[in-house]
Amino acid sequence: MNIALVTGASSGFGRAICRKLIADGYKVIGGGRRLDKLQQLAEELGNNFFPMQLDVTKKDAVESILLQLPKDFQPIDILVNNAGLALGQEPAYQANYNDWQTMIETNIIGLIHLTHQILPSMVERNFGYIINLGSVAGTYAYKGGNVYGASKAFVKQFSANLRTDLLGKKIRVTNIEPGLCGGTEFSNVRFHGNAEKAADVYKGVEYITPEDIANTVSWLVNTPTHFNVNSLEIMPVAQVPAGLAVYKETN
Ligand code: NDP
Ligand code: 8X3
Repeated sequence: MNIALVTGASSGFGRAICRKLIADGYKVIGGGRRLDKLQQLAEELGNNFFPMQLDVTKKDAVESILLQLPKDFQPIDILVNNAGLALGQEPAYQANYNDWQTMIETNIIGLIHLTHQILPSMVERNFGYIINLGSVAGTYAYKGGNVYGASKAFVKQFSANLRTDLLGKKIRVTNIEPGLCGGTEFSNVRFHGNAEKAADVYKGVEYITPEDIANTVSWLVNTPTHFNVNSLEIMPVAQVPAGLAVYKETN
């Protein structure tokens, strides 16, 4: 395998994954909406990195951008569906509807745009690897996780269903399901730029880093091609799933 496409490459996990895959010897296409950030990364990473301005929510644009990729960045062997976001953490009855819609359009619809466009060429060549960025939020409910968690539950089940459809083909699919990870823009985006609230999430916690996730992707793509990790749940030692709650009425 030598060509990877990583969505959400302008920040966080995506940027760290691009750096690691380039260091491992892959050619990497990095996609995201902020071209300036991708161009900065291109300056750092050199000619084996191709910055691609891409909004995963725009189906027609995704199709035409992928068709216009330079010949030496085709065909795509590894697709890392990483672009995604959480918006808000209010209870469902106070949530902003546009936030819900954006999460669904990005985390679900954006992810299927890329997959639908790239998977047929992998099947034609009987070769490829799709790595999706799910979340522990797709398995464990937590307060205010509502649509974000549900979107990641889609990613989890879609990954499992892809594996099923690909039985008999040499194409691998993994859903990486991280817990609390710092050093990214995730919480700044979630809290609409409230830096103090975002910083609070990580205060006093030894969190997972983007480099931890990048090393995980690097390990996955370098495992033998007969070997498939279906899903990988990763938490910092400082986090556990302990969510059962009971409300007691007091008299
Ligand atoms: P960041 O906010 O740092 O990065 C998100 C990336 O997604 C950015 O590069 C952003 O680029 C891109 N993106 C957002 N919307 C779009 C869009 N419409 N089209 C193209 N790219 C888009 O967050 P993380 O690195 O932390 O998150 C990466 C993934 O990992 C997400 O899917 C997230 O849900 C998941 N995750 C994160 C965890 C965490 O605790 N940090 C834990 C579990 C999962 P741009 O704005 O330039 O378009
Ligand atoms: C990000 C992890 O716990 O904020 O997916 O949902 S969490």
